[in-house]
Amino acid sequence: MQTVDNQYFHQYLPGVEVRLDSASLETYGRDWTHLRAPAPSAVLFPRNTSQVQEIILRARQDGFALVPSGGRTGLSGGAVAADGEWVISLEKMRSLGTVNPTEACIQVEAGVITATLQQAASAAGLFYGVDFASAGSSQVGGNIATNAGGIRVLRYGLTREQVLGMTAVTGAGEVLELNHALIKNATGYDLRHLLIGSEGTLAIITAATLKLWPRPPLRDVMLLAVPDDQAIMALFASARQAMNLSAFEFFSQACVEHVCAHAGLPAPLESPTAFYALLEFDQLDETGLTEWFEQAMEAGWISDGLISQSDEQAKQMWAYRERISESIAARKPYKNDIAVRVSAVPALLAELDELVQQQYPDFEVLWYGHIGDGNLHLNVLKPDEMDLNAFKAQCEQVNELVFAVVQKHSGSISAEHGVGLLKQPWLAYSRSEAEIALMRALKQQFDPDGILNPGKLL
Ligand code: 2HG
Ligand code: ZN
Repeated sequence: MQTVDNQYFHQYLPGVEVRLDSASLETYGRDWTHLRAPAPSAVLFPRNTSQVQEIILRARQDGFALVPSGGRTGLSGGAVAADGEWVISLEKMRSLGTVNPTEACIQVEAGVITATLQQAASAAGLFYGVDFASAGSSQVGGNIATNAGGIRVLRYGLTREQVLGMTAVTGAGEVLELNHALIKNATGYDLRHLLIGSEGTLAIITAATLKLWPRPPLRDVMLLAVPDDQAIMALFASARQAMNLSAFEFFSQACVEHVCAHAGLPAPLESPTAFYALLEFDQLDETGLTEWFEQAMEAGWISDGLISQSDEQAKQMWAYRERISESIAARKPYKNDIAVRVSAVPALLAELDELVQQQYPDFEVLWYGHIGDGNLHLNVLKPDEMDLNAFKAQCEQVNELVFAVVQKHSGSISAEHGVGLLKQPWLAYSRSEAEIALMRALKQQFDPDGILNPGKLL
């Protein structure tokens, strides 16, 4: 392997912007996990697919590992570069095509920020279905590479459901144009879907054509007090029948307290409650809504509630859910992003509750998630006085037990945050030996020298 300096890049990759200064290495070598100390050897900023291809071919030839990098908002360490890799930042590839109104789609380069895409769709009278708290900095390529989910999966599906076509460069340096934005295409293996969620281990995604939806009708948001977590799925089943839901979220009182302290918000309801459900739905007539609310009260599923009277109030109500993650970030929580089938959620909650009480008697545990998708984010907070490494070691032991419960329900150990470095040791709790062997074989085909995101996922 050669040493990398400006001279090297100038000679072999002329035209590609390169940064070698320590501030850039530090910034581009980490994501939101802060899992490992960043230590890439270079950060490269290609401007088009051909430059990505040139970089891959050069890295292959000289034996350098590559870490594809988007907005670095990931929570599993998929974009961490801590071993002398070259970070390939897609942030200079930000061209945004015009919205195609006939096909309801738009072509974007991988570095386009999610919020920019949402705005472009909205300016054309359409809607991009994927949204989450990091929309202001996450990038489309990263969203596709991790199959990002978020708050409206219930209605619009994951990022996977939005991708009509894709350009990517494999670890062997081949440029692939996948599916050409066709709606119908029954010509065998759909490699587009293989690359979605592959976390930069098979290819670097450089552009995509994304599906847009009709502009949603007027929506209301409702925040409900749920005294008992076992009522949550009965409430969901009933809400799903009574209204056209676009989100059904869940969080505990402790989450609300963190958000209020962090964001300076007032308590959302008159009195605290064990849990909250946040529902977003197409506006319903008042009689229908009142009847449903009264039924839910009578059934004992809820004890209080609030319905948005304006868009502004709806946004404020969302803040209690959307700002949980940022409100606890400084505490370096131990994160879990698990999922089971929706009908298994009550059993999962009961079993995890018992486990957490036994195993974490002294830790603060926060329950929240996209419960309408069967997805729970269990976050554990370190007591102030405890050493970080001792805390992590204890959480990892408990992880085995949490994941055994997930496995028993044939669930997922990473519902929407990806595997990256963080969940890699536990992949076998969600994927069979045969599946993992096939995944390795595919990796070998796409990336014969193992230069793409080594150590991640598999
Ligand atoms: C969310 O749903 C994000 O808020 C982050 O997926 C989850 O902080 C987490 O664990
Ligand atoms: Zn989430």
